[in-house]
Order: sequence, then structure tokens, then C-alpha cells
Amino acid sequence: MERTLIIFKPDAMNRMLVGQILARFEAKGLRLAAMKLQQSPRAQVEKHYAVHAERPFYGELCDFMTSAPVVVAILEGPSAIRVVRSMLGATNGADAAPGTIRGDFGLDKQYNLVHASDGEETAKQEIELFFKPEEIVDWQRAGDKWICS
Ligand code: FUP
Repeated sequence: MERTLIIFKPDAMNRMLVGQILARFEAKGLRLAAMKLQQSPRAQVEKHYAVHAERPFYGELCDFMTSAPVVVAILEGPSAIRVVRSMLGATNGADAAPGTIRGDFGLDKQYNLVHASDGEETAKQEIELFFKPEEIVDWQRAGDKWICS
């Protein structure tokens, strides 16, 4: 069982696509372990994207990510990190395969709808950056026994 952090970005919020996209993750069998709406503090966004601090798009990316509230969530399931990344598709929606979230809903590299952790270490760091331990819920769904044998 793995946990991964996702962020519904300001374009998903303003385009009112959160419900449709979340439905895909639920239908896949991934389970919510935490979810909240927040206006991200700039310092949190800067830390989240610190790996890109030297890139020319960093300032604009931080402006974008603080331009509206976002929904932040933790999804869990077997290989959740890899599964969610593959459901998102390529960074730029213009390149993302049809059937992926970015491929079906987007055309842009900045307005790419959803962030998801890209590895075990980043998932751990990002979960710690966005959630307090007491905000994360351990639970079982009635349907879980029909999702993983
Ligand atoms: P991804 O892991 O697919 O979210 O994408 P990256 O880690 O490569 O990029 C981090 C974020 O920077 C992405 F959400 C998109 C954004 N980005 C830009 O805004 N402009 C660029 O030229 C490249 C990436």
C-alpha cells in the first residue's frame, strides 16, 4: 500500500473539473486518506516546487499555484504513486495521451490540472508539507475487498 499527494491546481478549480477528475481516481480503486480545500501560502508552494527554483518558469508557476484555492488530497492504494502518475499523463496536455487526465482535459504545460508525487521520497515529503498527521485518516471501505484480491 502506497500513499501519494495530489493537488487539483487553480485551472482545475476554475474550470470546475475537480469532481470529474476525482471520480476517475475513485473508480480506479484508489482510496482517499485526506482531502482539503485551501488557499496555499506562497512559502508552501515555493517549497513544494523548490526543485524548479532555478528554472525560468518558477516565479510564474508559484504565481499560478497561489492564484486560486486548490484541493489537496492523499490517495492510497497498491503502487499508488506510479498509478496516479500514469493516469495524469505527460506534463504538457498537448503531448499527453488520450485517456489520461491531462490528455483528455488539457492543452498546456502550466495549466495541467493536477499535481501528483513522482516517487516514494517526494510523496513522503509532500504529504508532510501539506498535511498534519492528525488530518490523515486510516480507514477501510466496504468495497475494498472487491478491489484488491
Ligand atoms: P510534472 O511532474 O508532470 O507535474 O511536471 P514537472 O515536474 O516537469 O514540472 C513541474 C511543474 O512545472 C508542472 F506542473 C508544470 C510546470 N511547468 C511549467 O509551468 N512550465 C514549463 O515549461 C515546465 C513545467
